Order: sequence, then C-alpha cells, then structure tokens
Amino acid sequence: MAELSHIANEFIRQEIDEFLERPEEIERNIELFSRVRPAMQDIAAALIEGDDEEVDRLTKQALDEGTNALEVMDDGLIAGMGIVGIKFREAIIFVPEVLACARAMKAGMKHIEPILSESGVEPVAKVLMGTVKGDLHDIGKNLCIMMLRGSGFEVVDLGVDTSEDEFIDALEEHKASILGMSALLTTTMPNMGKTIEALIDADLRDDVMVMVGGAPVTQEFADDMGADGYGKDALSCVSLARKLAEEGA
Ligand code: B12
Repeated sequence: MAELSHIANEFIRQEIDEFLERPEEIERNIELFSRVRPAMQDIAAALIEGDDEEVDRLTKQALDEGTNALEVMDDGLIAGMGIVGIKFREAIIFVPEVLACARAMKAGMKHIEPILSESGVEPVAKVLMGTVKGDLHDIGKNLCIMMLRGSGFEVVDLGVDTSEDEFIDALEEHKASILGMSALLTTTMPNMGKTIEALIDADLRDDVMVMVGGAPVTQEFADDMGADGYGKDALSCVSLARKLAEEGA
C-alpha cells in the first residue's frame, strides 16, 4: 500500500497531510501521487500554489524532455487541480486563489494544446461544445476540445454561459452532427435538459447527437434528460464522440 512518505514532493506531502480530511480522498491522493513521477508532482505543486510562471516553465520543460502530453495533463495539471478542488470545497481557499490556479492550468495547457490538436486528418465529424447557461467553468470543456481536435474532430467552441438559443443558432449555422455540453454546478446541470427540450421544440433533435459531461454529471442524469451519451473525462469524450459520429451517420 502506498504511503505519504512515498511521495517525492514535500509540498504535495504537506498539502495532503494538512488539508485533506476524508479518508478516501487521502488514500486516493497518496495512491495517485506516489505513482506519479517527481517532475509531474512539481507541476501539480506549482499549480496548487497558483504559480502560472512556474507551471508554464515546468510544463514546457517536461514536454521538451519528451514526456507524453497526456501524462503531463493527467498526472501534473489535473492531479493538482484535484487538490485545489478539495481545498475550495473545504473553504481553505477562495475564488481568487482558485482563479490563480485556473490561470496556472491555462499556462500549462497552452503548451499541451498544439501537441494534442495536431492531427492533420480529414475531420471525423463536426462538434459544437459549450458550457451551459449560468456556468463559467471552462477548463474541462477546453481539455475535451483539445483532445477532440487532436483526434480529428472539427470543434466549434461556444465558450461559457451558453444559452439554449445560442446552442440552437450555432447548430443551424454550423450544421454540426454532435453537440457537447459541459456543466460543473448542480444548479446549472438542468440547463442541459432545457437545451435538449429547446432542440425538440426547434425540431432539431433528430439532426444531432447530444453528449454531456462535467464533474457533477452522471450517466443516470444524462439518461434522464435524454442525452445520447455521457463521458467522465476528456478521453471518454473522444471515444464517445467517435461512437456518436458512427451512430449518427
Ligand atoms: C476552477 C474552479 C472554478 C473557477 C473556474 C475557472 C475556469 N476558467 O473554469 C472559478 C474560480 C471561476 C470558479 C467559480 C465558481 N465555482 Co468552481 N470550481 C473550480 C474547481 C476547483 C475545478 C474545476 C475544474 O476545472 N476541474 C478540472 C477539470 C479538468 O475537470 P472537469 O471540469 O470536471 O472536466 C473533466 C470532466 O468532467 C469531463 N468533461 C467536462 N465537460 C465535459 C463535456 C462533455 C461533453 C464530456 C463528454 C466530458 C466533459 O472531461 C473533463 C476533462 O477530463 C471545482 C472543483 C472540482 N473538483 O471540480 C470547483 C466547483 C465546480 N466550483 C464550485 C462553485 C460552488 C463555484 C462558485 C459558485 C463559487 C462562488 N461562490 O462564486 C463559482 C461559480 C461561477 C459560475 N457561475 O460558474 C463547486 C460546485 C458545487 C456544486 N455541486 O454545484 C465546486 C465543485 C467546488 C466545491 N467543491 O465546492 N470555480
């Protein structure tokens, strides 16, 4: 069994020791960081500290040294954001600190994006992606977009706070075959269902496959609101989009 002392980075050890209280979260993070390479732990630590310049430098360095972009994304950036999320929930840090961490995440993603978006093949399908109305979280959506582009999808990014009408107008304009919605708040999740209802009202539901995701979203919720698929992370977003592109064709 992994132990705290197996984690090389002292800052990460302290963060887990000092701020994590739920046994399952302590165990999950010790397990995660003890298998993660020290260079990735350093990226996670810089992200937790909200140090965008350091994340920028370390991410570039790791990629230059040949580390796989997905490893940097999962084991460095997303792993660090996991701790930020817990500290935010427990009111150990507040919105300004989380914004600094989000800025640091973006500084790292800037280097990863061109690598993951390189595909040079004919688009598999066109996807519209947006965070739903009332919701400003875009990190997860942007990761999904990066991975989709890297896997040969053409993606139109509708940004955050996307209303039902904006989804519909974009669908009519771009004639995409897949529509992806992201929500990070339990209060904005129902807006996914509202968008699906609006698609039905506009007589467009049969023209598009709908996929949904975001931390609070579940398969059950997706089924209940009538989506065609749910993906738990950026990798499953890509496999789901592939499946929906085939089914919709
Ligand atoms: C960063 C962050 C912020 C930043 C957002 C910056 C940005 N540009 O995105 C800021 C500071 C602005 C923010 C604000 C708020 N936040 Co906030 N935030 C977070 C935090 C810490 C991390 C989210 C994140 O980026 N995760 C990392 C990414 C990689 O993961 P992800 O988004 O889940 O995406 C992955 C998957 O879900 C999936 N996915 C995502 N979208 C899609 C779409 C499809 C189609 C598919 C297939 C897959 C998929 O793939 C992604 C990649 O693997 C979370 C905590 C958490 N653990 O989620 C809280 C959290 C989401 N926020 C929360 C809250 C409460 C708020 C505020 C209301 C706080 C406030 N009092 O003002 C505001 C709301 C603002 C608004 N109107 O949206 C709560 C939500 C609670 C709830 N149950 O509703 C959380 C859970 C924190 C908490 N535990 O309390 N936040």
